[in-house]
Order: sequence, then structure tokens, then C-alpha cells
Amino acid sequence: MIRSRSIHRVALAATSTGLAVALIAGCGGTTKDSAPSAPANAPASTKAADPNAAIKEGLKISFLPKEIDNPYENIVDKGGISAISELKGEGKEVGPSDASASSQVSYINTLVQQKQDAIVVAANDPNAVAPALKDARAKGIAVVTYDSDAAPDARQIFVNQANSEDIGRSQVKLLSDQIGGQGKIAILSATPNATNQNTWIGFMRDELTKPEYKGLELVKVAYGDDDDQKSFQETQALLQSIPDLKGIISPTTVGISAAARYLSSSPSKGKVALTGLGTPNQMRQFIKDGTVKAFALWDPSQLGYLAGYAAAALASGQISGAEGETVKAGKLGERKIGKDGEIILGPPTTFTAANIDQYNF
Ligand code: RAM
Repeated sequence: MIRSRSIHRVALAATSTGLAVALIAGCGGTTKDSAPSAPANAPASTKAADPNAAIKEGLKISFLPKEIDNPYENIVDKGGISAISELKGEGKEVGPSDASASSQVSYINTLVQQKQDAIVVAANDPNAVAPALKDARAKGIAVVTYDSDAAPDARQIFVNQANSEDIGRSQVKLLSDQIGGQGKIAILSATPNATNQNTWIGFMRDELTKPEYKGLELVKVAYGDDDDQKSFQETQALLQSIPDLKGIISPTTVGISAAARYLSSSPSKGKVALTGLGTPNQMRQFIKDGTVKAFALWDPSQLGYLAGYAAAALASGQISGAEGETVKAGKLGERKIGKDGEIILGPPTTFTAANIDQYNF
């Protein structure tokens, strides 16, 4: 089912999750009728960038999250739309109701038909979206991935929330510290094809080969598909099938909040440790009731904001996505484009009972 949140001149609207999400912003700018004029089959990144080029007004920039009803992704996109608003463009969020591999292809095709200036996408699968993204680029549309990357030759820039290796390795340490480095552990991930979770899990597996973690045994990777109910049920299944399980890492905001909800009313509360990546607002009650001791995340709004600025700079010819270029990102300052077109937002924060009340997202 195609779902769109594009409503002109409406700043806020209620979503089915109850969150208020900014939809179209900055409609005061002129509206472009056509995409930037790159020749067909000439990817925008082959054109020389002009660092002094002004950001064009009225850019049409769409944010395509993994799924539209994920509260985390809504915060990210709200941040992205606010960036486009600052730049006097038109930002919107559209996306599928599930995070399955091919769910985003029809959205990309529609955005191409709508002649968007840039598409910002969190890929549910690095390869399933690649042909549609390449088609967009051939038509002169700037393509940025954020949160979860696509195949690098299908996009110009990947805005990564933090260093992927640091995320993966630090998650293992967070759990190990809580269980004294001993026992069986499991991972509750998002979908089996998610680029970001799979990259992090790769680094977790590598980290577990280090001598300091020899007492930990990763016995299962389960997939909750970034679906609340499935994540809840997979948590139950993990606890039932592995009675001596000592800890769970859930590197997804959907997974960790569902797992915490299950654990909080189960006899395993306080006995099976849970950590991962979660939003402070979704996890606060589980920190307060002792179900969870520590978890991590970056500021989702800043991730979208940075991706919005990068997309606008690409669509304006200010950058091409080449290593060494600088992205000017409003209130976030500047970020350099690294190897393979990657920009990093910054290090994540670890949340505990001591600091969680300082955060509201
Ligand atoms: C979920 C999604 C998203 C991931 C966060 C941490 O919301 O899987 O891609 O970055 O968790």
C-alpha cells in the first residue's frame, strides 16, 4: 500500500503512532517543475561541484524511511524536513508500512515520476533498491542514503549516524559489562536484510572473538523485522528456548523497546540483561523499573537534519559526494565527506538512570 504524508502548508499532522510529524516545510520558496538537468545516464557525481554554489530555493526533497510507522524514523525525518524548511525547499516523508526488502521500490519510482530533486532513503536491503536508485540518478535526481545504506554505486552519499564499527563493538562491551563477561547471549535484530543492523552485527561477531569476551557465547540471532509484535514474540521465544540466556543485544529501537516490554513483566526481569539501541523516550520506563541498565543511541533528529543538508547541497551542485568535500549543515556545523561517500554524524550517547532524564526524544 502506498502511503504518503505530503500535505501542503500543514506543518504538523498526527501519525498512526500518535507522533506529530512535520510534513511539507518551507513552501514559501519557488517550486521547481523539473529535476536538475544532468544528461541521461550521467550520474550527478561525475559533474564538477562548485563549493560556492548557492543552495537552490524550492528544492523538492523526499525522505523515504525503512517504514512509515517506526517512531524512530519519524523523528529522523522530522529533523530532515526541518533542514529543508531552513533551506526554503519542500520536504516530505513517504514510505511503506513494513520494512521488507522490496517495499521501497515503488516509492522510489513514484518519486522519480514526481521529479523530486533529491531522494533520501534508509534502505531496507542494499541491493533491492539499487536499480530504482540508479534510475533516479540517471535522471539527474540526487540520491542520499541515511541510517541504512544501499549499494554504494547506487547513491552519492551515505549519512551514517555514527562509526559502524564503534557501534557494533561498543554494544558487546555494554552487555558484557552487565553480565560479568560470562554466559549465553542472543541478538534481537531488525529485518534479515537491513544493511545497518547486519554491518553492526558483523562487528559484534568480530568483537566476540577477542580474548576478553571468551566467556560470552552468541547462541542465536533472531529477527523481529522492526515489527513491535514480532519483536515481542521473538523475545519470548528466545527466553523460552534458551533457559540459561544471560543477555540480549537489540540494535534496533523497535526491537529493544518490545523486548524490554516483554522482560519487564516476566520472571526474567533483572536476570536477563538487555541492551541495544533505543530512544530515551521509549526506554525511560524500563530504565526506571530496572528492566534495562544501559543502552545507546545518537540524536535521530540530527541524523535527518544532516541528511537533508547533504541532499540539498548535492541537488544544488555544491558538492558531488567526492571524498574530502565539505557539507555545510546549518546548526550542526560542517562535516567532511569520507571514503565511499560516507558522512558521520558523531558518536552515540549511552543512556542510564543517571542521565536519561536529560533527553527528550
Ligand atoms: C530502528 C531501525 C533503524 C535503526 C534504529 C537504531 O528504528 O532499524 O534503522 O537505525 O532502530
